Amino acid sequence: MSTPRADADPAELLAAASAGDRLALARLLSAVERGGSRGRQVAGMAYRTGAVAATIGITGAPGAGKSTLTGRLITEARRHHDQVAVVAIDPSSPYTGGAILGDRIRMQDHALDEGVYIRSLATRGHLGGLTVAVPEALRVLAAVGMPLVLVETVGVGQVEVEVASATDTTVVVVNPRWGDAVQANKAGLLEVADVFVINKADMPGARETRRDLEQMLDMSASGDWRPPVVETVAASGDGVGDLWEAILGHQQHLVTTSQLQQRRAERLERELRRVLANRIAEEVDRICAGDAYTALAAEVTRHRVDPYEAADELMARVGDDARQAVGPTGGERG
Ligand SMILES: Nc1nc2c(ncn2[C@@H]2O[C@H](COP(=O)(O)OP(=O)(O)OP(=O)(O)O)[C@@H](O)[C@H]2O)c(=O)[nH]1
Ligand SMILES: [Mg+2]
Repeated sequence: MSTPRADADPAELLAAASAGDRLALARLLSAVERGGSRGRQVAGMAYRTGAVAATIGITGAPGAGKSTLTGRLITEARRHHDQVAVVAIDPSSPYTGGAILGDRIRMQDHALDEGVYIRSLATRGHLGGLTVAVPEALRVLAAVGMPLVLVETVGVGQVEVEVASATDTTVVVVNPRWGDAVQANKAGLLEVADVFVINKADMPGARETRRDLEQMLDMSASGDWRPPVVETVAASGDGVGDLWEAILGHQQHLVTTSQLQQRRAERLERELRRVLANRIAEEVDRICAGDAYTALAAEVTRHRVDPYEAADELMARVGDDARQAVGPTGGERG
């Protein structure tokens, strides 16, 4: 059977992808990556299946060894699951574009394993920031039957912290470099970490880095889970078994304390807020492109109207387009 076309009924693509057609899966993921109405259609379909995959985020500074570690974790994961997917967030800015092929190359060990699916996901430019269609992509992967998804992201900005919080378990990778643990803390990664990894433990300074991390963990308000600190040498595979155990330990903890459902519910609620915030930002842009805005802005610069009054007046226009589209009676069928 041939792969349904990229613009085929999403249900057809989903059926093909669920039967193992990787091209169909790639087409579904490209749709959610691009967004727009097609992306929404695909994401909505995946959402309605209700399928959820176990998810592990791997984040940390550039070059910390995330991809090498992810490659090792794939091997561990494949001992337990017949399939595993990896999503690598492309850290390139939407302005320059371009895919980071290095990540895929480092995971080449698994290129011949049909149970492994690796895909990079581009950030897309958005009003007031970047967004990544990670939650949607994770749901598509779950919908086609992936039991486990690893998400690699570079942990340096707000988007990345957001990505990290889109997974059940977040692994933060640091190196035995002076101040590396402190940098991770500054980037907001301490709060999102469920497991810490000191990778490149073959380099000097691992003991000091562990001490820094433990001290910061001592000071941070602790819940009922204290992130374990694991040392690895991803290059050789040393310690990767311990890391896998630490990850499983955290996932088990989430289940036994009923936090897994709670976390997932909170995540959806945050997502709803984000979607709403984006919609409102788009609305602000629409209003600011209009004549009423231009006229009022001129009045403001002449000190005839103050910015608050002007904003009040413009606020009255929120949703104007939508109201006009459905007509004065407010019902689509009028
Ligand atoms: N000495 C040593 N080098 C390592 C280790 N793990 C990874 N490396 C090397 O560190 C470099 C970066 O590794 P990657 O796995 O690409 O790191 P990354 O965090 O994915 O990098 P970006 O995706 O570019 O942010 C490579 O040259 C690896 O070979 C380790 O345990 N010890
Ligand atoms: Mg990488």
